[in-house]
Amino acid sequence: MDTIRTVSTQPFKDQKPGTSGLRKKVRVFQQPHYLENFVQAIVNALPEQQRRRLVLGGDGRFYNREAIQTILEILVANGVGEVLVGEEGILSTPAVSNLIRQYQADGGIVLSASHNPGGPDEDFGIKFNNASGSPAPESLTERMYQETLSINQYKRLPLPPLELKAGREYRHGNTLIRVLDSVDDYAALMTRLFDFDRLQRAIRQGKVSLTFDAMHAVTGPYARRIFHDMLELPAHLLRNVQPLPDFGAGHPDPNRVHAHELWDAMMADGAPDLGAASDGDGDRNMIMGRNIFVSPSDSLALIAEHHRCIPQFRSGLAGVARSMPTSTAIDRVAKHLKVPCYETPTGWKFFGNLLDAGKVRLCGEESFGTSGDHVREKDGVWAVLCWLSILVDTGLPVDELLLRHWHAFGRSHYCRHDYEGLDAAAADAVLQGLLAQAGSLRGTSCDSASIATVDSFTYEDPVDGSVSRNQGVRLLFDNGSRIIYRLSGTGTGSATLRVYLEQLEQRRDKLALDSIEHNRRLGQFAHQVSRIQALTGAAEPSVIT
Ligand code: VG1
Ligand code: CO
Repeated sequence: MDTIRTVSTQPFKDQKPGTSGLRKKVRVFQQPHYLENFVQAIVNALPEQQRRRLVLGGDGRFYNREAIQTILEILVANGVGEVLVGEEGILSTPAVSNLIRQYQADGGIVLSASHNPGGPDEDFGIKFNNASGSPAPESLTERMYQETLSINQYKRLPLPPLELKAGREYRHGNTLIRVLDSVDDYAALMTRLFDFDRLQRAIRQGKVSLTFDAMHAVTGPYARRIFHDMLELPAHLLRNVQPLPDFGAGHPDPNRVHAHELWDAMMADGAPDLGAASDGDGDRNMIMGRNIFVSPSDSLALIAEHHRCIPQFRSGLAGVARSMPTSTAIDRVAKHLKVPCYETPTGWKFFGNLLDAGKVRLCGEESFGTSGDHVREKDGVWAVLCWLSILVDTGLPVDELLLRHWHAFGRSHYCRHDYEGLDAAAADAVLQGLLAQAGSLRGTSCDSASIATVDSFTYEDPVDGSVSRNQGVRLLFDNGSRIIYRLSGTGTGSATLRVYLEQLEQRRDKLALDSIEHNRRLGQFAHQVSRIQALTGAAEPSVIT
């Protein structure tokens, strides 16, 4: 039996977590000591009494399995009391969040680069979730980062390759390692939140149909169990449910660009009532109806509007929240429901305190993320079950639900322009330039609306008072339109500038227009006033969603 080794190491200067943990190219993580340093930094940042029980799992991408073994060896060497690990090292992000809560763990380690592609030349990531199942708040990620800057040793106990079959238990050092089925507890949670009998009956009777695309990522086994085994959806309606380390060479990003197979199926004759896709780690969702795409911001607003169709929310919503760039559609529903709507910076970690304090029960982001207070992560499969419940309960098709919503609340025509592959300093200069010319921008018009406010978004957490600055530059128009600029915090190479466009439309004949088309002029305006081309060389956005 090997003994615990103390390995000398040196800090890497680039281990600062971004929007959602540390994301780098696989080859960066494969450098000697790179992963080890970061895991030891996580442990160091945790007080002794919070090393009792941890959950560990990842989305199955390339390097997942090796990383799990390394992390187990480090956690064992550090005397963590118990590690709950998913079968074969697989757990979706919402499933990790659930397990932390269900087993009262002190936290969990999630291996994923979410919607980024996988493979030896692609992306990998690691993040820590706290005892409530929420992505670590900035105070904790900062502590971890500081640890990475001063680390000079880590502990490791070399172990034989561990077979990670559900039910297996291992005892090494002072640690118990328990392997859990990846899906069981999550599926059981879903049965407590939704009326499965009713959904199953509706599917069996042909009252509602669904096609789901797992994009060769982690939701495959979850979709098979929940939609096929439990709800009896025919297997041929489940697409790409075989998880692959490189996601079948695709981007596991559920949007109209990367989930085009689902998109085409839903735009074809005889499409099912509902089409949905999820991302690499199972926290994002894309929702479509027959011949119609539901923007994530609208999806969030409609779930709020119809929350009484969802058993989890029958007792009311208490409050809702959206990230700042997410459209204001949900604000109008919240006003109608007479519940508060909070506006947070981008990244799920900012919802954690609001959910823990019971101030909100439903949250969402424009980037295809939605979830409730059952976990502390966004949850793709859950969002699909919300929509199924709404369709079954109202008996209305998706397009009709959307039209009725827009008639009642107006429509936020919304889209996002991403400028990828930029030089980081140049991208930052775009934001600084906007703030520097704030004075002259005020009063500038695009069509009939003029800019009323130019600012940099600052968030003060209403629960713990912590302040997060520089969360995006906002151009707010006098008619409610908005242009938001911010830099992505999930990339692994060059910088990505995101430009979010929103225009509120109340005129009935303009409600059903295509949002990308409708926002074209605002997009050109956003491009010009920010001098993107002059500062970065980018002539146009690389992706529009
Ligand atoms: C993006 C999205 C953000 C989301 C984050 C993590 O961040 O914009 O809304 O929370 O990804 O999503 P950024 O910094 O690149 O804009 V995922 O599904 O990791 O877990
Ligand atoms: Co994700």
